Amino acid sequence: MSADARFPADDALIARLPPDFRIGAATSAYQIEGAVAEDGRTPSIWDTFCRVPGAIDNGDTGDTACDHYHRMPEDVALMADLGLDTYRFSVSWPRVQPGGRGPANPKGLAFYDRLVDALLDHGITPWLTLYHWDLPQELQDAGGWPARDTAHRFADYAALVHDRLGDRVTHWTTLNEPFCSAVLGHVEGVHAPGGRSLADGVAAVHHLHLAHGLAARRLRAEARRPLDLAVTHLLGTSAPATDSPADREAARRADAFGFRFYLDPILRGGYPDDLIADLAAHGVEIPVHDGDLAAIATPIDTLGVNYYRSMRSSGTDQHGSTTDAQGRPVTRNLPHGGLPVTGLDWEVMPHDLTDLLLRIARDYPGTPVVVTENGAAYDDVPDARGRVDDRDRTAYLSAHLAAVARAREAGADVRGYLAWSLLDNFEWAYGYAQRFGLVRVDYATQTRTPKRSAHWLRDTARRVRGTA
Ligand code: IFM
Repeated sequence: MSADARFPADDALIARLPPDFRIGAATSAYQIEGAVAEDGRTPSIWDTFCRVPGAIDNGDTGDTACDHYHRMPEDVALMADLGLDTYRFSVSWPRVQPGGRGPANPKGLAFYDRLVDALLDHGITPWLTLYHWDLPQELQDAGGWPARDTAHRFADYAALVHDRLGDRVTHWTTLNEPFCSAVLGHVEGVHAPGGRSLADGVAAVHHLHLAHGLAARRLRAEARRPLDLAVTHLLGTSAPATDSPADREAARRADAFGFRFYLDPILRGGYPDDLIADLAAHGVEIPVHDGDLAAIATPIDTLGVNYYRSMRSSGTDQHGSTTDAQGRPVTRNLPHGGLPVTGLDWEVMPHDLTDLLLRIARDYPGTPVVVTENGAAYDDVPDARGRVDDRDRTAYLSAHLAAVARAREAGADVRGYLAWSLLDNFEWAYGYAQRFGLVRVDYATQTRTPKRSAHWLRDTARRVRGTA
């Protein structure tokens, strides 16, 4: 029976997932930890960006967030109650290596040491992401991701964390969603550090790729036991808005800039020719040095895919023109229309996740995939005891997990699904108003209350594992 008739999830499909299919949840450091000035942590670009008037809805900041830094043991116990087999979290670079250079901060590392031990004690696999957007501000002041040196700083930081946790952590993800760091942060100006330059954004993408590659090499060389090495990308599909040549060409450009820019260098060893030509039309070149592409293509074990929605591409502006004021082709993202939407107005398109996973299997064969994030913000309405009957989120998760199962049955090598997010948390420029959690957080009291969706995930995981 499906959880919601609007998104007919196929429970039979989910039930056929193999017992070792990974089911868990994800978070990131700045979104949940708080304690931004404790135990030697220095500011990140997000601490700075949150102080820019108007940058974040309601003037919210990550100063306290879910206070996870102080409540970690109870949060891990909650994960165990919810039957998660995997917990994906990120390490805060400015907590572990204040300023982004030099020796490790023992107190910062000790927090993640305790977290990893607590997870293992509860039988939960720690899945560690090294970078989820919180660049130390001092590195930003030295040029940030548009500067090549930041990639080398990242490899040193990765080695510091691995040196301390590599004896217990097997699953290492270098970066979360380089697209957001580079494009939302340097081209669109809506994420930290708030830049608006295509050239900076393109340089940032390349240096993030390089950071991934250098860190991957370093971890492989230093590992004392086998690692599962991954990088996570935010991906969707880009269908043309109509069958017109302008729209089809816009969809090709969107696919080059939003999809192949991220997967080709890592999985095929180079940037797509059409992307290079598109960027050249904007007077922008990818700053590749000798040897970069080989480092970037260091083999990975798992590709992390974060999926939320997809857009259509139009090659005309609101007035029907196919070129902008500088004579360059227009590429405009449009909603599909006529689909249910989440609290952020993101269209709900589970079938597209199936298509996306099958495309990866076809175009980049041989790389196992884990869906490292998928979830939805909805306007949760708690009852008097803070409980949330979030049928819409439950239906969303169920439909997307079924979409993953469908892709598996059609041949995609997908090995896990991690819901975003364990807790309601700081949703970047949207602050705390948008709630993605399986677990409600009352920010005034820091009370955690699992929602219906959390119980659904627990029951589903039990069914898949055959322990129901
Ligand atoms: O909250 C974010 C997360 O940090 C990265 N992926 C998308 C989520 C929802 O916007």
